[in-house]
Amino acid sequence: MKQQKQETKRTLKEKATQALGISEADAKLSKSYMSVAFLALLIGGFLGLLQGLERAGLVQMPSWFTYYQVLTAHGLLLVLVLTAFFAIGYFYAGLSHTLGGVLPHVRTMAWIGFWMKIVGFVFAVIPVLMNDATVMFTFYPPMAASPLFYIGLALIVIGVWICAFGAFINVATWRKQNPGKHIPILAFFATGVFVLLFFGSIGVTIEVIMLIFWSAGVMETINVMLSRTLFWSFAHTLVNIWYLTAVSAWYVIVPKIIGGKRFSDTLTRVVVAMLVITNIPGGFHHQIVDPAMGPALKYMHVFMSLSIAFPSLMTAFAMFYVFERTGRAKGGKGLFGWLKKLPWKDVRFLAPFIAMVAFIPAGAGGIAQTTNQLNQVVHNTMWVVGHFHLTVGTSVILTFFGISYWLIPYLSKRVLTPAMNKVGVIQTIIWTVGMFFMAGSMHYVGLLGSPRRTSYTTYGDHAVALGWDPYMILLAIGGTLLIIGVLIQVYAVFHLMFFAPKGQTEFPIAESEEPQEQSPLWTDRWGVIIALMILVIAIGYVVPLTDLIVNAPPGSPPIRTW
Ligand code: HEM
Ligand SMILES: [Cu+2]
Repeated sequence: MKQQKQETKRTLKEKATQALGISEADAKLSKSYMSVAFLALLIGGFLGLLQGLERAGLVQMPSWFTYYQVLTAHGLLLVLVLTAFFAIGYFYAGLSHTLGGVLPHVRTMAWIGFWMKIVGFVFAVIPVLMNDATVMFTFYPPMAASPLFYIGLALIVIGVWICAFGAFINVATWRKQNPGKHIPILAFFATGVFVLLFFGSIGVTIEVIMLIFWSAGVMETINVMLSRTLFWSFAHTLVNIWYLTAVSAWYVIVPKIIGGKRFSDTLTRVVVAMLVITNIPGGFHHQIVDPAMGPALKYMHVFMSLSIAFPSLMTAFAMFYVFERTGRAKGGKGLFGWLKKLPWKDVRFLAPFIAMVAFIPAGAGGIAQTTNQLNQVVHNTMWVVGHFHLTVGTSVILTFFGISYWLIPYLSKRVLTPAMNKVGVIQTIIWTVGMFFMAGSMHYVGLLGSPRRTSYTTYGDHAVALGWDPYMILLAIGGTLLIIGVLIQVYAVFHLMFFAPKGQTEFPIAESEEPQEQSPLWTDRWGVIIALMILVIAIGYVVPLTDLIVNAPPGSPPIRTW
């Protein structure tokens, strides 16, 4: 009886949140996360432009702020800060909307996580500015930064964990109050993302703790290969966390925006589960040319990382199914007539659509890189930089931009005006063209042998190196367009947050084609999904990690290479 009463109370509250919009407190939390994310884009974008101009030989960085410091800061700001703050702000808004509000103590946890990440970032950035942590965002030993840098990283990770546990508590509480019901789909995605964030970062936390002691002189040497392996167990997962965050909007939000229904609820849940289970042990595809691990182990990881291609293809199928169904329902005729019926002038659709299209060459390039022989050709060249500006810098970020045009007004109880929508469309086009030039020339010049992470040099006017120059100029042109895109996007976000006209904006969640209730309940068994995930991680990592520890090569003392 009591439980029933609680349940009706709960559903009333849920209905209220959905009708009246997000509570002030939850909105403030997500707006703060979004603000940090887009400030990181602003600063990180300018640093990116500086690098691009430097690589093209158009700008020479001063000795007190070198190309390598800029590169470290650009990587940290865009890969760690922007993506983490955006994903957490977005998913907490999603939890708030679909679960009837964030629980008060969970909200407190998310704030503690927020400040820990900010303090951690400040700790990490101080030595970068002082040229005491010019180790790139990958911080591979034996290059050693000041201990403060690693302490900052550790705080960031703990801040993320607190947010992850907050999300788990919120979802678990909701389930207790709604027995026999499916976790709402966006909360389901959030659960997947936070599970990956937590489990995927355990390895790198161990690495970072070792690095703190090593850089402080408490430990004399470090096991370089072990560190690299632990790093990639995390960073490879992180890549897929961004991807899963973007995919959540593709499955759940985009169908609603185009006036359609989302694809099979069961398939969506299975895709999430598959991505979570198979994700973590793929790290060696970033270490294909590393010594100290045999081809058999590398092959296993390559196999596992390619297994992610499978749910990705399912996603591609599902998305185009939804587009075609919706276009035809709106009267689109013939083989491609339905394409014309899609809302091309709506930034909330256009941006994620281009993001999806960009994922086709981006994913194909990724599969190429995973192949041993092809990897030898592009390893550590500008090709790789082109690859991740297509994947993260386009597929993921353009989806995030698309989300911002409804999420920010939803949070600030304002509306997206037609004028601002047009600004968004222009921004999307500029970003697409800019990335086409920048990532395109990065790919090509990489094939010609231009190395990544290398300050401008002509290698004594060597003919091969001089041949790279025209592409570097194209790169700089692309980068210049992108910075215009950054400025417009940041303007749009803060305008929508503080100045746009007041009004109601919907949190667009599409209905499933067949009712969600019909999906089998086993798809929500997170205990089983996590157990399978741990099993797969064990298959991928127990043998190589044991080998790297038991047969450890001589360790390395800290080295300052800059
Ligand atoms: C204004 C937009 C941007 C410009 C002009 C830009 C430009 C560049 C350039 C020139 C490099 C250096 C390549 C090298 O010398 O090795 C670079 C590296 C990188 N960029 Fe960007 N980028 C932009 C946006 C982004 C975004 C949005 C992301 C991710 C969300 C991103 C992630 C990275 C990463 C991870 C690196 C590698 C850093 C390293 O090697 O340590 N960039 N970018
Ligand atoms: Cu990877």
